[in-house]
Amino acid sequence: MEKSGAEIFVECLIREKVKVLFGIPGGVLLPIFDKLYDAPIKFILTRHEQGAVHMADGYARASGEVGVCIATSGPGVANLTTGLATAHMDSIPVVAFSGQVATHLIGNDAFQETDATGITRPISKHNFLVKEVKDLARIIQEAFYIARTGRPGPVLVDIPVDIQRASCEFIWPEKVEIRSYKPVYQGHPKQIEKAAQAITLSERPILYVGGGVVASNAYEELRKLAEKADIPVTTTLMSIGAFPPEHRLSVGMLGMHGTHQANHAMQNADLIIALGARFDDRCTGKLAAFAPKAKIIIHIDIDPTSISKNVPANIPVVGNAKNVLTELLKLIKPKKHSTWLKQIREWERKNPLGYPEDGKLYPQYVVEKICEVTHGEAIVTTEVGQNQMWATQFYKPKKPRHFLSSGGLGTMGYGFPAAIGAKIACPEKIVIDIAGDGSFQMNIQELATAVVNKVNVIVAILNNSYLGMVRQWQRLFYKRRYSGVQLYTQATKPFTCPVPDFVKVAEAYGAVGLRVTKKEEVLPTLKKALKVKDKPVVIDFVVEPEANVFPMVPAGAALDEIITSLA
Ligand SMILES: Cc1ncc(C[n+]2csc(CCOP(=O)(O)OP(=O)(O)O)c2C)c(N)n1
Ligand SMILES: [Mg+2]
Repeated sequence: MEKSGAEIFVECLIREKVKVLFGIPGGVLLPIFDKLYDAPIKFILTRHEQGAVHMADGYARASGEVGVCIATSGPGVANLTTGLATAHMDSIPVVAFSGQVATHLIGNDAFQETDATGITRPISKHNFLVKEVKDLARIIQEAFYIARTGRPGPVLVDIPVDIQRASCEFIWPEKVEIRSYKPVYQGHPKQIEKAAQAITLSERPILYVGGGVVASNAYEELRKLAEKADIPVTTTLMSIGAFPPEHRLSVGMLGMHGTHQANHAMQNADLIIALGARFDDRCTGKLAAFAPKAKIIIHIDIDPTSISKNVPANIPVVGNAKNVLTELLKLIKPKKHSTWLKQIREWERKNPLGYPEDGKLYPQYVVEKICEVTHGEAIVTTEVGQNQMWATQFYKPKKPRHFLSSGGLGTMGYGFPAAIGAKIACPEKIVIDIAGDGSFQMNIQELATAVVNKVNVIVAILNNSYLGMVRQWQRLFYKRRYSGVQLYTQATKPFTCPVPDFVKVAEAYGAVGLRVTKKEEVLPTLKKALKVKDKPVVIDFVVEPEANVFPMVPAGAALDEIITSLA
């Protein structure tokens, strides 16, 4: 039976089990939007395309399914780029559709024409320009397949308006067959054997765990391996919650704002087992001084191009974390590393995470209380900057897929739309965006989307009236010359003229706005916010303006060159 391109689009989304589509229409999407009018797919109209793509990303991270968004040609798809790059850096499965000018106009500088595939090539896992309607169904199927398999990532499909109008017979291929794309899921048995031997011989091993463990749902296998071989576990920003933060073997996050124990453990380990992690510079610090005592590095990753990219691996294993761990578990013997673990606890005891207890309202306290009232069971998203790092240090999610944060790209404005996407994916969960006053303003317009769609998320703004993380670097490394970081109007005093008044902004959008200026108001206000139904809540926590994130490994320093305070 013949179908139009627009009908094929809808049919493919149904077959891919897409329940929600985030986006904004435009001239070149009119045929598709006409078919969406009575399609069994919920369309969420966002207020900016960046909001749409982060919502799709948050939906994907929270649910483990592919998130889907759509934007018009030209400015629409250009507005998707930050979100695509965010998903790309963090390996998140997103399929983005863009409308394109008619095929005969491509290259003519037509109205709202932009080279969508050209712009998105370096920031997507793959992309397609559909040139003939007969290719559309196959391309959409391939886009979903590529997004969710192997090392996941965003895929863009650019669909010219005349393709949406043209028709052909609808053919849904039985299965996807891409000659040049065959992800390897099973690790090589010989390599796994070598890895098992290295683990058996090691005295000071550490599991360095990244987002690959989340992508492959390898939590159980990870816990079993850590417990059986008595190996401490450090998680990256991408895997917080993939190993229980309160577990006796958990050493917390490593890297620039990681815990003392995690960073010292990396620097003193004789064996590093990197699992779905990519030795990002925020994790390794100065490469030349990274893990000097490691005799062996095992690197397990589904993406062979990730292995030995930054740090050479002695035992590379290409495969997905879950399968490789399953095989590895069979070969590992039970072992105890009491001395090593005692040493790690000693590092922690000497330098635990903390903040001043002087009665003032510290951002860390707010995060601690968020964790307390939600029992670590809420899905937390973060913005970027100090808020994000305090969230990593003081929010302890009990489960994976409960800490969603822009790791690789560090995208301010990510957290709020991601929270909306997560809440739509998991309506039964409490969802809280731990935000900065700067970042929240980058996608604050999505308050309208949340209000209109009755999305009950909480935005907890750690309002320090600064672009706090940049201010912190200026405080530490530029003699406190605060340049371009003030988010208030009077240059000498924060909070004398808060811009904007977040409570009023929330109310203007039809959301609930609350303000907290004292420590004792934190818990009651959080409890009040948790009682609100069917609406977003914005809490303006007016915190200590010059609080800093410690510990800190300065950029370019070795992991054990740790600053612990201002002095
Ligand atoms: C889109 C974007 N622009 C600029 C930056 C650089 N940057 C990193 S942290 C930061 C400050 C963030 O301020 P805020 O959201 O208030 O968070 P805080 O650090 O104060 O908690 C800036 C500007 C960024 N990460 N993303
Ligand atoms: Mg701030």
